[in-house]
Order: sequence, then C-alpha cells, then structure tokens
Amino acid sequence: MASSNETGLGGETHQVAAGNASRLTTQQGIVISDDQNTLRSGERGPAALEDFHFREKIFHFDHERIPERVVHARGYGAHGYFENYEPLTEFTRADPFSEAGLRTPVFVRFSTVAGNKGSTDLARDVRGFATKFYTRQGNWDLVGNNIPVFFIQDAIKFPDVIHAAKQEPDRGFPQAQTAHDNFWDFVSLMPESAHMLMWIMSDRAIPRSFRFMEGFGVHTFRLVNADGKSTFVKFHWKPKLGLQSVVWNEALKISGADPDFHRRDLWDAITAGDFPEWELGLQLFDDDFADRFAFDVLDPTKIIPEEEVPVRRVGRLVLDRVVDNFFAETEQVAFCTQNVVPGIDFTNDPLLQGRNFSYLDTQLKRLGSPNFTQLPVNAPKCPVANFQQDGHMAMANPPGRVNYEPNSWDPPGPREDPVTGFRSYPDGRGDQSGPKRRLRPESFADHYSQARQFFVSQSETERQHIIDAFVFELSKCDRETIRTRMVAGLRNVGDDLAGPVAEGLGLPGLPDPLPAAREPVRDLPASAALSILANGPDSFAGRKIGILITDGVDAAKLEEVKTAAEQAEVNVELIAPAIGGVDDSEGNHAPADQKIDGGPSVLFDAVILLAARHATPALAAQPAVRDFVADAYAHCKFIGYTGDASPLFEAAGLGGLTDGGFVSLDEHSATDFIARCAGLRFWPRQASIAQRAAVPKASAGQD
Ligand code: HDE
Repeated sequence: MASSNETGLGGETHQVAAGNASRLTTQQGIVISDDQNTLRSGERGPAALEDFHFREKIFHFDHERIPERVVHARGYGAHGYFENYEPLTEFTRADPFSEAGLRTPVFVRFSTVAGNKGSTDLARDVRGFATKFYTRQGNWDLVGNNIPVFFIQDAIKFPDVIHAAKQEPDRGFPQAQTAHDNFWDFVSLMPESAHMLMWIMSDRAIPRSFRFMEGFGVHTFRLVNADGKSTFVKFHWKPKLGLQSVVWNEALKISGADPDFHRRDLWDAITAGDFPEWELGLQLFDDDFADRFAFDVLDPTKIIPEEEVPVRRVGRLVLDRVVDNFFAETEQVAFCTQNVVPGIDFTNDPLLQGRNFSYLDTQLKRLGSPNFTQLPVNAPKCPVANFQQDGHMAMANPPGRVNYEPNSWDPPGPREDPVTGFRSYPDGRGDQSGPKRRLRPESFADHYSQARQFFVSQSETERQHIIDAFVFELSKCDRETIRTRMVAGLRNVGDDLAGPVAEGLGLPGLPDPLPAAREPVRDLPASAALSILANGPDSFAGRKIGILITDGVDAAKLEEVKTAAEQAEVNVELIAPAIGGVDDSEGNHAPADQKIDGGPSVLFDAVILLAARHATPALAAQPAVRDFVADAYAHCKFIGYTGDASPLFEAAGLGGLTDGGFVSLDEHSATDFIARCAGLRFWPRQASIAQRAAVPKASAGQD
C-alpha cells in the first residue's frame, strides 16, 4: 500500500468487487441514493442535464463493447499450468523445459474461427488452441489450432480465405459456416487448400468438447539450446481423455439446444474439479531430416507423419481454474506468435512470418492501446523493465527521471544482457538469399498427396463422414459450376472420394480432374494418428449420461446407475417431465437436471431409459421424447433401458431395430453398460441405417 495522503486514502486503486461493496457508488465514489429513476423536473417533465449519475452510467454502458477478433471471435479461456517431465536442456534453453516437475502458469483460450462472438460452439470449423505460458523468462505464446495444417501457404492470402469463409458481404450471412458459395468458390480455386479441406470435412471440425481434441502449433519452429544449436520442432497437444467428436446431425441440433455446449463443458469440468489435461508432444528433427523429407517442412499445408518422426511427450497441461471475469480474461487476452522466449525461435514458414506481423496490429485495434500488455491477463509474471512510456491507459508508470538509455544516472535503470537475453538464431542457409521476388517455392507444389494420405488413414465410418460433409456443404452452394469444380479437384485426392461426393450431389458424372501442379503420390502409407476413432479413450470417464426418468422410476436401478457412474468418473443428468423432479418407486424425491424438451439426447454421450411402465404412453405422445430416443439411435449412441421403458422404442419408430448398442439393464449391470460405452458409439449401426436409407433409383416407366 502506498503511503497515505492527506485525505487518508491510499494511492492504490480502490475498486471493489460489486458483490462485496455495501453501498452503490458512481465511478467517482459518490454514494448513490436512487438508482431507479432519472432526475427530472416535475413528475412528468424532461430529464435534467445535471444528472451525473445517469449520464455516467449510460456513458459507460454505451462503451462496453470492444471490437471482436476479426477471426477466432468466439472463444473460451481457462487458467492452469504446464508441468515439465524431464529437463530438455539438450535441445532448448527455454525455461519451461529446464527442470523436471517445473510448473509454468498458463492461460489457454479455445475458439472457433469463422463465427462472430455470439455464434454457436458447434459450427463446423477449425478450433483455436492458444496457450500463453507465463515463464520466468517472459511470455511465450503457442497460438495453435486443433488441426495441424492450414488452408494457405502464404500469409498474403489470409484475408482472402477468411473473407470467403465468413458471412458474405452483401447479405451478412451465413453465420459461422463454410457451407456457402463464396467459401467453396475460393477453395476450389486454391488447390493448396486440399489437405486442410479433408481435415475440416472430417469430424475434427466438430469436436465433442475442447477436452477431447488435439492441438497443434502447425508451423515448424526451432528449439535452440544454450550452445546455440538449433533443432526443428513441431508442437502437439494430446488430450488425456482421448479424441472424440460429435456427428454432424448432432452438431446441428446441439447448436439449437445449447449453443454454449463447449464453454459450458469446460466450465462444468473445471468447477467440478475434473481438470482437463493434455500432454505436450514434440516432433524433433534436424536439417538432415528436413532435407530428405518428401515435403518442405516450411510448408504449413503439410504434416510430418508421426510414423516418420515420433511425438515425444515432454510434459502435461492442466486447466484447473476458470476465469473470474470473462471480459477481463478471455476477451482481453492478447496472443502474439512473436511472443517467444530464449530457446524458442521461428522458421521461415511464410505463414508464420506473416502471422508474426499480424498479431500486434490486431491487438492494438481490439484493445485500443499499446498498453494492452499491462492488463493482468497479458502481463508477464516475471519482471518487466524498459523505457517505453505513456500511451492510453498507462498503468505501469515507473517513478524517477531516467527514461532513456544510455544515461549516466545512478541508478541507471535497466540494461541489456547479452548472456541471458533473447538472441535470434543466425539461420544462414544458402537457399535463403537471392534476388527479391514474389514466388512460391517448387517444394510447396504437391497439394494432394497428403490429402489422400489423410483419407486412407480414416476408418470406413470416418470416410463416410467426410464424404457426407462434402455433400452437405456443396449442396448449400447455389452455383453448379462451383460444386463441379470442387469435385474436379477432389479427383486428385481419389475417385473413392470424388465419386460418392458427385453421386451425393446428383452430378451427371465425374468431371475431368483439375490439373495438378505436381502429380499426386497415391500410395503414402496410412497413419493411425490421423484417425479420431483410432485414438479414442480407454474408458468412458469424463463423459455424460442422460437418464430419462418419470414418477415411479425403479429406485434401486437408478441408484445402481448413479453409483456405477460415479465409480467410473462419469457424469449423469436426470431428465424428467418437470424440472421439479420425480418421486421414485420408494417414494423418495429425485430432483431433475433437465426438463425433457430442454435436455435432448444430443447433449449426452449415452442415454438410459428408466421411465416407469405406467408413464410410457404419455411420454410416447411427446415429440421431444420420441426425438430423444430416435436421435440417440440415429447418432449411434449406446442406449441402456429397462423392459418397463422399452415401449418408447416402438413410439420412436425403432420397433424391431435393436442392435449391439442397446443394453438391457434388466440383464446387464450398470457397470457393464458403462464399460461398453467406452466405445463411445455403436458404429455398425451407421452402415445399417445407411442401407435402409438408400433411396432406390426409379426405373423408366415407374412413377
Ligand atoms: Fe491466426 N490470427 N492468423 N492463425 N489465430 C488471429 O489475432 C493470422 C493462423 C490463431 O484465442 C488474430 O488476436 C494470420 C494459423 C488462433 O485470442 C490475427 C494468419 C493458426 C487465434 C490472426 C493466421 C492461427 C488467432 C485475430 C495467416 C494456427 C486466436 C485475433 C498467416 C497455427 C487467439 C487475434 C485467441 C487469431 C492472424 C493463421 C491460430 C488477425 C495473418 C495458421 C488460435 O492476428
């Protein structure tokens, strides 16, 4: 506390949390006597200009909004730490990797890219995965995505790809979706986007939650050790709970039922003490590998398969604290790819270089002052000392006379330190010099081989989802030429993709393939790391079961399910005809978490039907109940049920359709049911639904 002045007040800001203050005041500290009525002349007269309380309150309200991010506007953040497993001093002098067990505080913000701030969490989109490490050497921002490649190879095309993806400029829609002409027009004219399109048409673009997705630094970076030796690195985040996505029809419905599905999931998990975790993985390689690798390691539309350079897990990220204030933290956090610490450095990836230019600009626009670095969420947790000064809202104002260097004052103020200070890696390879030109290196020319590799690395189920996604999105394009051009490009990935997409679109036949800058390699080996289903969880822990109950629900069965779920670290929610809850068969009251129409099955990873027999006719008459059951089936979920509740299957149109995903809880224990749920979905059902859903072609003469 600064020394008291004559008013007896300390020099520090004395803003108190609204919830803790006893009396309402203006920003100037004047206690307010009436916050219900403006000051006016007479009972029905005009408002008085001197009403400083009203003026200040409305003025402040009018200025609450700051510009949203031009991309990644919708996001959600949380605090936590990164814990290092072993010293990595052989590779880097970056502090977070210096000691075993060292914990570095972090703030992570997850986001979608295209939608505005108020858009739905379940948009088909790339997810941002940005981590600010508050290291003892200063802030390091690893501003990554949940997909390891990007649409474009050169940052100069970024405004174009984003304009094309966001709402169209004349009509201002569609919101948060790429299913429109502008997007597909652009990408079908940009062959370099082929690989990325495979990823965003896959279920990677509709994660079940942030907790179940991977993260990637995308670009090749450098680690630099104390001797100045550089090692290339690609960063990976691997979720401890395994990968999981929703299916597209489910995403569409979640967007209506709970547009905040992802942020709520993160908030709920952390506040319940179920802290999400990821392991940080590094792919480390040297110049020799870079030279012999089939693609250019500077090309951000390419991955390095894990089979070629294994991912070494070096530490864990734990998110253990939600924000106190969404605006102050999640909205004001400012990531910058240029924030690196000694021991981490850039490469010449042209996308990374462009990003390094962009992020400072965007923060100034958004936060309005170069002093955004002083906001608590952005301020380093190590000492900061320099001669930068003033500017809007300057809060860190050093006392004293010295504000330049060199100077001859005593004390002289901070000085540079060539030993511990950041030194750029003196990357001097010969292929980096030459005449100034605008060109794309020849080594970036293969656009389709890894797109094919991604496709062949997927399970049948996942391939079908990719095909369906292309068909869905392109079916939203008005222009047939755009659909056809896109299919022509997909022929370079393979006719096992282009063929079914063309058929799904009802194209008369396959167009000629687009000319490829370089003949695609067709037989790159499949990589298991690229499939979501091959990287699912070992258990159902961290997931949520929705249990449909009514008055008279079997008390013993309900108790058994709840106990089994708790033991397996699975969450449950009770869904009942009224939010007040139900009385079970023993006469005990069970409060509900959701009323039926507010708790559709799309919000759960598995469902259990425990309705009492006498209630099923009334339930069966409710569309929300029929949808609950029919959707759980259509989305291939595991469905636990008692014989009493089974009339609901008939009501949902599922008579006679039971399969291995239906588990009778009269015959099996709840523990057994939950163990089966670790498979997440009963995928064989997808094929049988597709078979029944195939519309037979009408033959000539038929009507
Ligand atoms: Fe970003 N990107 N980006 N980006 N990006 C922004 O900075 C940009 C790219 C990523 O939660 C902006 O603070 C350019 C790739 C994330 O606050 C802006 C290019 C990857 C976030 C910007 C890219 C990303 C951003 C907008 C092409 C994955 C959200 C708001 C060269 C590796 C961070 C902001 C948060 C945000 C520019 C491409 C990730 C405009 C020019 C590739 C996770 O500066």
